[in-house]
Amino acid sequence: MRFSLVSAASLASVVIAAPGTTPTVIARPENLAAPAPPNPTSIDKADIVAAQASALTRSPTSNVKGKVFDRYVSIWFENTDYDMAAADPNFQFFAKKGITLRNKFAVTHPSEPNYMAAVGGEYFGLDSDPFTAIPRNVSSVVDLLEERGITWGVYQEDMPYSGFQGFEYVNQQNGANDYVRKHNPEILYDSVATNPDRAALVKNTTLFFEDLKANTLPQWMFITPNMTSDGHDTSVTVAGEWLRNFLEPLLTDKNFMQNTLVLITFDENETYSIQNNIFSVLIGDAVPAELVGTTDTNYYNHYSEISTVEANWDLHTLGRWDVGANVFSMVASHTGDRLRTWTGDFSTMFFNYSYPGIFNTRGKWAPQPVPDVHSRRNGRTTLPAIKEAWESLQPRNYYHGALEIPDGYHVPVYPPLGA
Ligand SMILES: *[C@@H]1O[C@H](CO)[C@@H](O)[C@H](O)[C@H]1NC(C)=O
Ligand SMILES: *[C@@H]1O[C@H](CO)[C@@H](O)[C@H](O)[C@H]1NC(C)=O
Ligand SMILES: *[C@@H]1O[C@H](CO)[C@@H](O)[C@H](O)[C@H]1NC(C)=O
Ligand SMILES: *[C@@H]1O[C@H](CO)[C@@H](O)[C@H](O)[C@H]1NC(C)=O
Ligand SMILES: CC(=O)N[C@H]1CO[C@H](CO)[C@@H](O)[C@@H]1O
Repeated sequence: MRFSLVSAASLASVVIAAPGTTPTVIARPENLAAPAPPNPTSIDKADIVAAQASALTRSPTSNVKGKVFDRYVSIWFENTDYDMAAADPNFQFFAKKGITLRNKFAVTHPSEPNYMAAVGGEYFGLDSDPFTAIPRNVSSVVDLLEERGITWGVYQEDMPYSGFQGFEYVNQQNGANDYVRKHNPEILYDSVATNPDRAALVKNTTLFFEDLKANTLPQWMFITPNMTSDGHDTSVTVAGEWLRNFLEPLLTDKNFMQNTLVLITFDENETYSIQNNIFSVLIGDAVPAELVGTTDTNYYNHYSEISTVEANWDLHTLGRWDVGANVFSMVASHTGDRLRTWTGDFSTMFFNYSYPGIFNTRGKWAPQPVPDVHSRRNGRTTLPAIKEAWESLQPRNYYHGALEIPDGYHVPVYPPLGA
């Protein structure tokens, strides 16, 4: 397969440095420094029990009609190369009932920046899995959903209580890894973590089953199995078995399937030296019968997960990489979003390491990127609150390819779409 670039200069790009030069290192401002990771072993069991008793949990519901689906659920697995996942019998079971996305790519390595990107449209140079807190003034997809009255929830298997902000939580019986903050996309955003009403929507899978039973599941969900179940500490076989147990009963559950689109995906490919192609499947009662069992070969990445939701509910955008990302074609064919293809050589695009940014740990610091407050995509514009917060920092044609991509950095979207 060959994809490629229209031309390097027309690609959306990151303002870092001219090709071949060393990126400018700007002193890291005090207020953007990542907080030191708390020592996980210092999490006292008594504190957890006390916090469990008082943790705020909310399960608001809504029914905002979408153009193609009324509920969107993504379920994330870990570190598996495309072929390994595609060969697993349980993943195959779901692929036969849905649409296989053959050319969906992660945006970098390792895990945390991929989760961060999938909800915020940017990974801010993050190139490892530390304790990260994104400044409050940075928005994520939940800001877009809330503006339209669409409810959301994040479900994390074995998170000890709703809104838990610790670095990780181990199994109390055997000490094995259970919950990790790096796989919890919304808690990374202080705009969620520091807002108690929002943190109360970040819950564990015990509460998923309670919400399911009570028919109080939200319209947008992100589900992360624990470190055993998602394959991280185990194998794709364990991940596939977990998924089969979890999802198969839901396929016929009326409290779950309400014109629902489910994305089964992986965060990243395991092998760093090959393209970061990840196995993904779209499934659910929102998938039209004629597309069941088919393969979609369009180019997608984690930013497509935001742009597809934006297209479906006609949301505003974040003005980041979400704007240019391809909308899943089963949705784009109804919303009129144009799908683009690479026209040059795609084979050298590995997306296997991070460009500079505020969270880069390898000395490649770069200023916090300013969203494109004037972005337009098929009539969708940047969220007014984002515009208000960031407009004074324009003009910075950050996401629109005004500058060339520095050598070797793989910018994670297509050439710009235009209006
Ligand atoms: C899940 O979260 C709830 C609410 O905070 C808490 O009471 C419960 O103990 C948690 N369940 C597990 C298995 O940790
Ligand atoms: C992870 O989840 C599975 C079931 O979903 C459970 O059996 C296991 O005890 C959990 N924790 C660990 C550390 O495996
Ligand atoms: C990315 O992949 C290319 C091609 O295999 C390889 O040369 C490079 O070392 C990889 N980078 C990292 C950071 O693994
Ligand atoms: C966003 O918040 C950070 C951290 O508080 C601050 O340094 C930065 O100036 C803010 N940016 C804008 C545009 O308000
Ligand atoms: C593009 C692509 O598929 N990348 C790699 C991901 O991992 C598998 C290994 O299972 C490779 O075959 C792919 O080339």
